[in-house]
Amino acid sequence: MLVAVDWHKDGWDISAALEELSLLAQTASLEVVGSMSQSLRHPHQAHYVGSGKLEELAALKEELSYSVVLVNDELSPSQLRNMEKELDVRVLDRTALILDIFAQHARTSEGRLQVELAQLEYRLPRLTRMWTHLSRQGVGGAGLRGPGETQLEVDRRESRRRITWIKEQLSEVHRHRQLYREQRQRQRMPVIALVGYTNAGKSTLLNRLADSDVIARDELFATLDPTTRRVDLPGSQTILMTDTVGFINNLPTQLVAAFRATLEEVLEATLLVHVLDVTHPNAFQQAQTVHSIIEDLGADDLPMITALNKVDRLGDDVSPEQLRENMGLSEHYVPISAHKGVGIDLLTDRIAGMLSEQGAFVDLQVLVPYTETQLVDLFHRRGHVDDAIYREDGTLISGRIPKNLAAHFEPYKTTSSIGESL
Ligand SMILES: Nc1nc2c(ncn2[C@@H]2O[C@H](COP(=O)(O)OP(=O)(O)OP(=O)(O)O)[C@@H](O)[C@H]2O)c(=O)[nH]1
Ligand SMILES: [Mg+2]
Repeated sequence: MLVAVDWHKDGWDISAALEELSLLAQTASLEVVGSMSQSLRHPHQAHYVGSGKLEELAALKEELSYSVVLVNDELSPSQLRNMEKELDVRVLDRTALILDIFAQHARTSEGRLQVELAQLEYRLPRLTRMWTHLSRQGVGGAGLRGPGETQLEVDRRESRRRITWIKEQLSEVHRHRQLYREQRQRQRMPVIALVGYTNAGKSTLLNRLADSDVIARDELFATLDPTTRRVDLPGSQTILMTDTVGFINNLPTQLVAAFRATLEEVLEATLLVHVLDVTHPNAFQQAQTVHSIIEDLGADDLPMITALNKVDRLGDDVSPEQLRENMGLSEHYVPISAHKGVGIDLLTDRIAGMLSEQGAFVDLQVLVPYTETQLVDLFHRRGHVDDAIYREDGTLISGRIPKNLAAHFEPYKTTSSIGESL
C-alpha cells in the first residue's frame, strides 16, 4: 500500500512520484495493491499523514489486505513507530526501500559493504523499535528498564562496532582503487563516465558501444557496482567507458555518503555522458536531479554531452538528425536510441570531437597559496603534474593542464623554477 504526502517538494508531480514509488516496490518484489495521497504543507509530525487519513488507511487494511505500507518520504524514528503501532503492519519508508533494493543488487564485496554501512547508519537511531516490539510481545517485562533495554544497548554497541569495522575495510578497498586509478592515468587512456537517472539506459548504451553484457533491465538500480569497458571511437581512438550507479530524486543521504567513493569515480573522468530518458514524463525533473548530484560531487566543471535516449519510442519515422534540427539542439545534445542503435555514430563522433578539444593541454607552472588547495586538487585531477613541491608560501607545481582550465590558474603563474626551490 503506497502512501504519499503531497507537499510540493522539488516540483515533482505527486502521481509521478507515486509511479516511481510503485516501480521501486516492484523492483523490491512487492505487489502494489493500492495507493493514497494527501495534500499537506508538511508531513504530519507524529504520523506522517493526518489523523483522519491514518484512520482511512487503517480501514482499508481489510478490503485491500495489504501487509506492508510504503511511505514516499523518509520517516523520523517516531513517525515510523507511531504508524506501525496504529496500523499494526510493517511500515517501510522510501529510504529503507531503496536500501533494500541496493542490498539485493550489490554484487561486489565493496558494494555490499557500502550498502551494509548505509543500512546500519539508517537503523541505528531506529533501533528503539526492537525494544517496542519486544515489550509488545511481553518479552523483557513491564516498565522501561529490564532486559529489553539492555538488549538495545548491546545492539547499539554491536552496530557501532560493525560500522567502524566496515569503514576500515572500505578505506582499504579505496586505497587499492586509488592505486589502480593512478595506473590507469599513466596509460593516458581517456575515461568517459556514464551518468544519469536510474533506468535511463546507461547500461544499454555501454552494451551497445562496447559490445558487452552488463545487466540492463526495466527496474530501478539494476546497476550498482561500476563497470569499465574499452570502447573504440571513430578515428581509431580507444577510450574507457564507466557505467555506474544511477541517481534518483532524494537519494538517501546515508547512501550518498556510503557510495561517495563509487560516485567519485566520475570525478576522474575526462568527459561525462549524461544519459536521459527523454520520453519520461518527468525527464526535466530527472535531469535537474542529475545536475544537482553532479554539482554536489564537485564534478560540474567536467565537460558533458547529454544523450537524449529512447527516441525510438517517439515513432519509427523520427531520425536523430531531424530531431536535432527541429529542437534546435546545441552540439552538446545528441538524440539516440541505445536499444535500437540509432544516433550512436553521431554520439561517438561528438565524444571524439570533445576529447580532441579536451586534449589540448598547455604547459603551466604555478605557485598556489595554501588558501587555494582546491586548485592543487584540480591540477592533480585534471592535469598532468610533472613536479610538485610544498614551500612556505604555497605549492609549486609544474605540468600540463587542459586549455579550458588554464584561466583558473592565471593569477598564480610563476617563473620561479622548481630547481631553484630545491
Ligand atoms: N525503448 C527503449 N528502451 C530502452 C532504451 N535504452 C534502454 N531502454 C530500456 O530501459 C530499461 C533500463 O535500461 P538500463 O540500461 O538498465 O538503464 P540504466 O540507466 O543502466 O539503469 P540502472 O542501472 O537501473 O540505473 C531497460 O528495460 C532497457 O531495455 C532505448 O533506447 N529505447
Ligand atoms: Mg544500469
